[in-house]
Amino acid sequence: MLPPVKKDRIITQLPKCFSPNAALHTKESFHPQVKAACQVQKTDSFNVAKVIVVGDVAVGKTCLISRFCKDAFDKTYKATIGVDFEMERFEVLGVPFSLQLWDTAGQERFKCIASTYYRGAQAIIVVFDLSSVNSLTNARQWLEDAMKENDPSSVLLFLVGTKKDLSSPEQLAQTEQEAIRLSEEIKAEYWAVSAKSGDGIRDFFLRVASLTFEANVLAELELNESRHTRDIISESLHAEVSACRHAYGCCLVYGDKSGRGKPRNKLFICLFIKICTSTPTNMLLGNEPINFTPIFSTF
Ligand SMILES: Nc1nc2c(ncn2[C@@H]2O[C@H](COP(=O)(O)OP(=O)(O)OP(=O)(O)O)[C@@H](O)[C@H]2O)c(=O)[nH]1
Ligand SMILES: [Mg+2]
Repeated sequence: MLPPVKKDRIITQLPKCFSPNAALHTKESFHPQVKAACQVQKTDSFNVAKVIVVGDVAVGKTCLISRFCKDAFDKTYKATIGVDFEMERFEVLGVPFSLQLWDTAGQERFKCIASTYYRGAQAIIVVFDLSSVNSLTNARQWLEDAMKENDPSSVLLFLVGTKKDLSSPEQLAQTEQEAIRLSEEIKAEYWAVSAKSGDGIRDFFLRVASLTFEANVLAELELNESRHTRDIISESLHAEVSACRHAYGCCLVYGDKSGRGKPRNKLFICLFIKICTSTPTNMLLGNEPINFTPIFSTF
């Protein structure tokens, strides 16, 4: 049995963004559909999100994660070799939720190993050092590499400047201006933190957990909705097709291009409606690849 989730990992309200000029969204609370789903369905079906952390060597990726997960800070640099992994548990709107945090190596020689872990991320955290403009310039390349392995429409992006404690207010203001500009361009949410002092670290991770949870629930609801619609279409039209078969003594069967010709109910019914109503097949089947040849058959 797992111990209960730590008190400071229990999220009941949507945490605020860092800067409204560079936020994924600035809504005050969770999406109403998400709140409703969590109230009725205490399920664990949307319970884990993969998060990858990328960025230049020694920008502070490992320290960022250690400060949040272990409340520790090590001032001596130890390069990450390949990839490290932490799992952090939360409770969002009463539902258990975990972030898998993949801490990748910034050193060039490990890039090849690290990039094999990029795939299937729900969130990408691109880290740069607020006291190194170069690391901000390179952030774009890190993001491009990570995005090659992921679906841009379903991944949340965060741009995080670390080592806030090292910058003077003037230097910080200047770097932040550039970082916010880049965030707007790449559609990322911008944060500035310090692993040394702990400034902004907890707020940042609670925000990551909340936004990935919200996105997970919405995606799940959308999937359920489309499954449900397809089932209704399939069931109601099955009856219509049978009636037609009885009335006209003919029907359509489905055969694929390889000629294997197995009748398949869903395609079969959709093709039938397409012919009767001129509805495009992809409206009936969603994005399922269609590769079939209609064959008239008489009974
Ligand atoms: N002052 C200060 N130093 C920091 C901060 N975060 C990290 N450091 C220091 O920066 C150095 C690099 O930190 P790491 O977290 O190991 O860097 P990394 O990005 O994981 O590096 P790789 O694993 O090689 O890619 C260490 O010496 C840390 O102590 C911070 O917020 N403030
Ligand atoms: Mg590291």
